[in-house]
Amino acid sequence: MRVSLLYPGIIGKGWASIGQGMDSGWISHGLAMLSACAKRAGHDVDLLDLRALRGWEHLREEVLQRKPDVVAVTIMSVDYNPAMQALEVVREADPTIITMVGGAHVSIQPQELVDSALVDHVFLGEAEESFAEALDALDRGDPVPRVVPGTHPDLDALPFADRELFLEEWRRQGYTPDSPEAPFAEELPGPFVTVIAGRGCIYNCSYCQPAERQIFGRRVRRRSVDDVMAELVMLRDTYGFNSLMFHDDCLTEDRDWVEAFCTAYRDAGFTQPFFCQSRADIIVKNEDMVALMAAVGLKGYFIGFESGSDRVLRFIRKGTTRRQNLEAARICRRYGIAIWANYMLGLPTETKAEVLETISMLKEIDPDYYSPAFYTPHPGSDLYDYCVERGLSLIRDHDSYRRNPDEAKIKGVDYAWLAEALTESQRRTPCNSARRMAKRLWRRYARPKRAVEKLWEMISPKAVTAEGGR
Ligand code: B12
Ligand code: SF4
Repeated sequence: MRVSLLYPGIIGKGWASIGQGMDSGWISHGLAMLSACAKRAGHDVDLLDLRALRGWEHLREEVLQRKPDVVAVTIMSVDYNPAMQALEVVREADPTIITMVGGAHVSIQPQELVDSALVDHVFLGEAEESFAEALDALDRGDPVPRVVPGTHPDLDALPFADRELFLEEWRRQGYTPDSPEAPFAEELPGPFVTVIAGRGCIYNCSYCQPAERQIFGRRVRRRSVDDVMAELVMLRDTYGFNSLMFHDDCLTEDRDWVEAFCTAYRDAGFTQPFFCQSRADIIVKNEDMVALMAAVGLKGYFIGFESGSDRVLRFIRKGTTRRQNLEAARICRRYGIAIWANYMLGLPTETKAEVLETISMLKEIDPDYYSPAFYTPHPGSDLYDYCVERGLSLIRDHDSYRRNPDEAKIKGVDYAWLAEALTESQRRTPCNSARRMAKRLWRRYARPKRAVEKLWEMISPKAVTAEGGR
């Protein structure tokens, strides 16, 4: 079968935007895995990445030129509109092309896709096995059901994500990125890659679950350390990566795995800095693990602090406390680990006083990176149901499933005030700014040779003349 996988993620940075930050600079591991499995089964696979194209007419031309048997689209809730429009273009260009959809939104709200005449097959959950089997069946002329259930494959038995699927297409469309994926933090120099070591999450945050479990199942599955190391060796040989990021929902939840990984990473001679996601409670309860990770290259944690109010943290079932949030930040600072602070404003039931608690918490945390969101109810989560049942959701269109804080999401929330709170949440105290400035200067000039050079520049008469002459 000739298969074109389609990535519709233009809601963030729009058309022709490859290389621009996370939204347009990162691969989709879902599609990269499907590609690897379909290629292993002998199918021809390429990519239509809307982020690399110039518009709908360009997509139409590509479809007509490539003449795929199958177009298979990945859909997050926020991508629904461009995904459906892309399917419309495909249908109109060539009605004989078989269309397939899968991904987070499809697994969580399949009916919306089952009801669409633009879609031939709806895939639920993880699809490495079911997708390759469906393509084989079509090749043989066998029927494929309209709704195809997923499986929870043994992750070590899967091939590595097919990054070349994206890189080849980006090059084909005239992009020449100097990093396989876009680095996003000063601690992570390019070439930069993202990796996934496992699937699923044992936690139960109400703004997220049970949607995650619906896709990945109840049990967390992690690849063996050997399998992840083999992929890292391949990535080092192929791309010479200088830094990486783990996408796992919570890599640090299994400390035995983390310890084995840290040892293997160091023993294999890797020193490349990396970021991963963690939680405040894990950091506080496992300081020795944090120290070990920092010693082998951990340079930053994404932490879902979410709120500075213990009542709100209980309401969203975060399983952490304000105290743990603050202590986790202190631990990160102790080990030189940058903090990427995820937090939400405008949660249902949240009072202005509680928003101020979040702001005061952030002043104490002084994160390296602020990642705020206006709370956005995502389908499939318990908090989404809570909002819908009480008529609280103001979301009328899939485009609004972005968490970016620029529009009203929840009835009754004072968004004008919240916008000011958002700005204030990211304002550093004079003391924190001074501390950061001192640290930056220290980093820049602390090396003895650089300090002597700087001193010489300052006192040498030639330097003074040169300065004056400018
Ligand atoms: C990395 C990541 C990102 C990255 C990269 C996204 C990307 N290019 O894939 C970035 C930072 C850009 C990102 C952004 C956002 N993300 Co995000 N992200 C993730 C994360 C942590 C990992 C994604 C991943 O690679 N998973 C592993 C792969 C293997 O799983 P998968 O993609 O689901 O694919 C499997 C199946 O779904 C299925 N499948 C997928 N596609 C298809 C297509 C076909 C045809 C078939 C047959 C099968 C199939 O088979 C795949 C293999 O098993 C997930 C959480 C998670 N654990 O998945 C959230 C997650 C996908 N993101 C989410 C959200 C909400 C967002 C944002 C909207 C947040 C925001 N800023 O507002 C944006 C939207 C980006 C956009 N399109 O503009 C939600 C989606 C919820 C939903 N209902 O759609 C998730 C589930 C997190 C959560 N629990 O809330 N994200
Ligand atoms: S928000 Fe993060 S920690 Fe909480 S359930 Fe979802 S993936 Fe797990």
